[in-house]
Amino acid sequence: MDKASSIVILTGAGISAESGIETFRDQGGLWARHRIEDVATPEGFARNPALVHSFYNERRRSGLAAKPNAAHRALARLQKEHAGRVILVTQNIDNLHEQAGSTGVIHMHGELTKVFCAACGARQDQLDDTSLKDICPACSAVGQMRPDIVWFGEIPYHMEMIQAALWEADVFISIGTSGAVYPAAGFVAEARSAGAETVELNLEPSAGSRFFSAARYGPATRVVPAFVE
Ligand code: BJW
Repeated sequence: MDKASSIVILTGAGISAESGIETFRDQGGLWARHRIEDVATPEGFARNPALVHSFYNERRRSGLAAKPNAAHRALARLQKEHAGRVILVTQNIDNLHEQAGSTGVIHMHGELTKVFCAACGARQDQLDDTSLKDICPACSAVGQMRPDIVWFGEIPYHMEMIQAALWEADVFISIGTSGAVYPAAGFVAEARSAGAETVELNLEPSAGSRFFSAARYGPATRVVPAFVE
């Protein structure tokens, strides 16, 4: 890739699959065992917060135990080689890109290691389990701390920054995402209409595969290093 190109990379659950983190929609994935409306909506949290805490506590524990793989490391190297020209947007709530050495990662769906208070909005880091008994350190409300995760019906984070980056991109690379969830699923069409070359790296064609000008199919630990190096 040309050193002067502006590159926007979107990653999804598939990049972390070989680090042992479950995807959502693959066979036997998270949504085969949990109802989205129970664990990934604000209404589900209002109905049964204990269930939502337990879902994210389990995921926080497995997320913190996971290690980055060759695909995360390849993207971190690409960022170093193209200093300031690679914007990494992830839908993932794990921190494997950061562990691999990436910087400025845009977590559009939030982060497992953060919580915020639904009463006053204060955010804090969270490495342990959360529970209904948690007290907000800022406003002292009890039972209002929630995972800092973007659930269905909520607006993903940093959208203005992402839209501006898509508009400027020379190359847009989508890695390990099914293209089932908006607005991320629409990024390829936006980048393409702004003139970017669009590349898909995935196990198999995603829902939006027709929008990509190039594709490599296979496991992320193989296709990502081969493509970016
Ligand atoms: C491998 C691999 C290997 C496997 N190597 N590859 C009707 C039409 C259009 C939109 C809507 C609609 N009805 C409702 C909406 C909106 C809704 C939506 O999109 N719903 C769809 C289901 C239709 N979206 C929202 O509500 C979003 N908010 C929103 O739209 O606000 C309005 C707004 C937006 C912008 C500006 C202003 C206003 C919020 C979406 C929140 C998503 N949250 C989740 C859960 C929280 C995070 C968490 O708990 O982890 O985020 S859902 C879940 O899906 C998670 C993921 O980030 C997201 C995407 O999943 P991903 O990463 O693509 O994973 P999978 O499992 O789907 O795919 C894995 C892929 O990897 C597959 O392709 C495999 O082949 C591949 N793979 N192993 C390489 N080794």
